[in-house]
Amino acid sequence: MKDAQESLLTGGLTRRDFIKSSGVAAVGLAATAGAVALPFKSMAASAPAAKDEKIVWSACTVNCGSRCPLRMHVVDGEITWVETDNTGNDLYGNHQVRACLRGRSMRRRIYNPDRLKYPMKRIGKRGEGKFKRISWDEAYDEIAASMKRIIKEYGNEAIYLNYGTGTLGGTVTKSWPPGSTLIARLMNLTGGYLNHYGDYSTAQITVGLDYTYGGGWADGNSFSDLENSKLIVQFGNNPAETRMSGGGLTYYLAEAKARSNARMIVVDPRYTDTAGGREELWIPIRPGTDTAFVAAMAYVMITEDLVDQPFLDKYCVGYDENTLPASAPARSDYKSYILGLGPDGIAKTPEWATRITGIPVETIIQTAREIATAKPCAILQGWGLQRTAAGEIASRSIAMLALLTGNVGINGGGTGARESDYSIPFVRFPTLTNPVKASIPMFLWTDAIVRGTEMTATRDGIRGVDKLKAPIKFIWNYAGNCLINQHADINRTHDILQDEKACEMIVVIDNHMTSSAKYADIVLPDLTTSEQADFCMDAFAGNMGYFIFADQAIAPQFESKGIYEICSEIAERMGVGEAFTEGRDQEGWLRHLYTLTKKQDPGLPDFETMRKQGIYKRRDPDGHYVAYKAFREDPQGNPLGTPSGKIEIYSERLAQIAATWELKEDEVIHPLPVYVSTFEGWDDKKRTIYPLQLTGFHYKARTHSTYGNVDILKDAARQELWINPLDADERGIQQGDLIRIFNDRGEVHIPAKVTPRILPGVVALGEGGWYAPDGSKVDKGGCINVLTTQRPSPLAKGNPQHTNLVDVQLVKKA
Ligand SMILES: Nc1nc2c(c(=O)[nH]1)N[C@H]1C(S)=C(S)[C@@H](COP(=O)(O)OP(=O)(O)OC[C@H]3O[C@@H](n4cnc5c(=O)[nH]c(N)nc54)[C@H](O)[C@@H]3O)O[C@H]1N2
Ligand SMILES: Nc1nc2c(c(=O)[nH]1)N[C@H]1C(S)=C(S)[C@@H](COP(=O)(O)OP(=O)(O)OC[C@H]3O[C@@H](n4cnc5c(=O)[nH]c(N)nc54)[C@H](O)[C@@H]3O)O[C@H]1N2
Ligand code: SF4
Ligand SMILES: [Mo]
Repeated sequence: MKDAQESLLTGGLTRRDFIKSSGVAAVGLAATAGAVALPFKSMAASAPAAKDEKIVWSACTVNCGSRCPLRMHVVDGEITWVETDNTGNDLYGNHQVRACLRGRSMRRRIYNPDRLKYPMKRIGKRGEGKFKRISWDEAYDEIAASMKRIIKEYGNEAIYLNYGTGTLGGTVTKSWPPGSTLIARLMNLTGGYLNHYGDYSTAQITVGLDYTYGGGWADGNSFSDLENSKLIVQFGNNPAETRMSGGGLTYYLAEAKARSNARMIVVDPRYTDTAGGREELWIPIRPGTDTAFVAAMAYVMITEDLVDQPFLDKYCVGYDENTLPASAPARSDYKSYILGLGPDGIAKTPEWATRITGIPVETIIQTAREIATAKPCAILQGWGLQRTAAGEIASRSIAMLALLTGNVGINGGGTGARESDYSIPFVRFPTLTNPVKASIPMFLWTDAIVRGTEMTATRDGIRGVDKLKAPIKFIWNYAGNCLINQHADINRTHDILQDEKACEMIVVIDNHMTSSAKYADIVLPDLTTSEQADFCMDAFAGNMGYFIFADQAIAPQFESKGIYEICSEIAERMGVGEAFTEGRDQEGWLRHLYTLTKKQDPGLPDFETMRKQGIYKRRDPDGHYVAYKAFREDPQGNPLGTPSGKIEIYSERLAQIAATWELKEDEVIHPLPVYVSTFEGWDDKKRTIYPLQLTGFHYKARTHSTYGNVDILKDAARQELWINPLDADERGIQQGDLIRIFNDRGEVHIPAKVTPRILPGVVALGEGGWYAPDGSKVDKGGCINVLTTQRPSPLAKGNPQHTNLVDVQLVKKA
């Protein structure tokens, strides 16, 4: 282990060695093989600066999971082209953090015709996009006056900071989580705001796996540790598209897999780019049925005596009756559930699961045997299968495979959660404490507008208080498109936002006229990252943590102003100007925060050096990260954060919630990860009307909706509906034909991508397409949220945006 790790750190093996020694790597890296032959110095070489050209370090700070340095070539105050990291070399572990095509097209986002140019006030109806230009002073005055009035009439609980991740990689500009933004600092100085918990990314898994492993967020091993694995199993995980940076996690996966030569199984309704020829086996699965697949594999492992019984006895609660807590009824353990000895009396055989999942019996049996016998085996899940109607249970069920096979806490194994990575601790902007304690599930903000005061803890998951005192009356929407584009059921949200007496004030701060900005009462043009200085970080960076000094490359375009100035001006009008700025300007804060960071980490370069060198990288000094290693070594000495201190397969806390919460008839909260039917699932009666399961995915063309207005990216990776040839034939649809996708909630018109890369009966659409209604509520932009439901998942009250039923028809032949 140590040797392998050392080779990562010292580059004991060159990439070239790999290409020679591994057939898999040779295929995967063929495109770069020519470059590898060059000496490392010239790998890093880039075009020299032209005359009168300066090169400034900047960054791409969007929420794609990565964060990449960009080196801006500036001539006469204009960015003429964009390069990326040129530091380090081509050795795995000391590699360059290379931007993807999105970051490299940053110019087209900065100089985009959609750019907001000056503050504006709405004159049409919300959503119409009719605005008049106003001055900054008018904008500030109006916002401050509205805030004062609403706080006076309804209290601070009526002020809401909507989710927005457009620039979460920044420090001053950080847009997520809302509590870490400058807007939060402003609000906390003026009485506070309504909190939310959870996020669109991981609402269900955060809650679900906490009941299994405790301690809040459940960790996985680092991707680099896959070099110790024999088998890698990916459930709903597509790092090739969702951690795309050349310095990011998909690169670690490829390199580590090349070292271990581990087999890889990809379980996904789609044949993803992560599979893309690098997998040994693709198992297409019906969306929302992973729990049944896992249950049947558990049946095979139990009946063939392949489970790791000593591990289950020592570290887990509720695998069998021996470790069930005293409060649990007889036969309520997982083994009894699987064997059909529990209350439902159904054995979870491969024959039972094949009907549900669509996976052949033989594949279920073989996969179970392979997972149980490949030691160690890394079970990984992305966040796709948890963004579903029973995502909490699904996420817990994937962890079962890691538990049954005793792979937790060891090198090459894992927990069934997503991978972990390493980051360099950095002191963040102090945003102070929110005096308001009430918190809503982030997905239910539209409900908090229309029925806020009716929402309760046991029905709607309200935390901090039993009931809300006021509905939402004022929304801050900073660097987010979740007012419309990224939130579910757009037509419903539209109707709610239309009522100006419900939510009375909406302030949007963005770079572009997005669909959300069209719903603003006041819209403020923000600076882009290239127009100001900031530290950027929070990347999913594998074992190499880094941060970037993103300097100001060009002057602010048009009348745009930065978030620091905007909040300072409003703070001034709220009477807390001095408390907000503490006498510093933006650069003053950057220096201050960096001084504090350097105090706790004296080895860092000084501020001016950072400004020049742009990026600072550091490899994880502890090497591979192995989640729950200390617990595995000494479970008594290092108990987990669960009530029992052990891994809870049976959760008493969940049993308690199941007994006390108000649930709808078809909603299940269960102490075990049991398979459940859900609304709009494969067996919903509604399938007679809407026969196709529509699942979403995060798409390489964009980061959510950001970069969605860049023409060349739109051409390179088109917005199309994935549909299997069998389903297409039945409907007379061929490649490229214009189709309509529809259900009770809305209708979208886009071209079809007819492909065997998707399971029959399932269609898939990349999330984040720009909503473009045609006046009669038909969207021509391919925005999936016209079709998604606002109905939350039962436990997390999270967004099931991958669970939808639709039908598809031909509109026009290509
Ligand atoms: N159906 C469906 N919906 C989904 C998802 C899904 O899988 N399916 N995924 C969900 C997930 S996981 C997430 S995280 C959310 C993401 O939803 P959002 O956080 O809304 O992400 P974006 O769509 O990228 O919107 C970011 C906004 O920030 C703006 N922006 C970018 N840079 C800056 C800047 O420097 N300053 C300012 N002021 N604005 C800037 C962009 O123009 C854009 O309008 O979407 C969720 N929605
Ligand atoms: N290029 C790009 N990268 C991104 C983003 C982006 O918008 N663009 N967004 C970033 C953000 S904020 C987030 S949260 C992450 C999201 O990361 P994820 O949530 O992991 O990404 P998804 O593409 O939604 O889902 C992963 C896979 O799950 C599959 N899937 C869907 N339903 C099921 C199911 O029921 N079972 C199984 N087994 N598989 C299923 C999908 O087909 C998809 O291939 O990505 C990040 N990276
Ligand atoms: S979109 Fe993500 S991977 Fe691409 S350049 Fe930006 S931060 Fe890097
Ligand atoms: Mo996300």
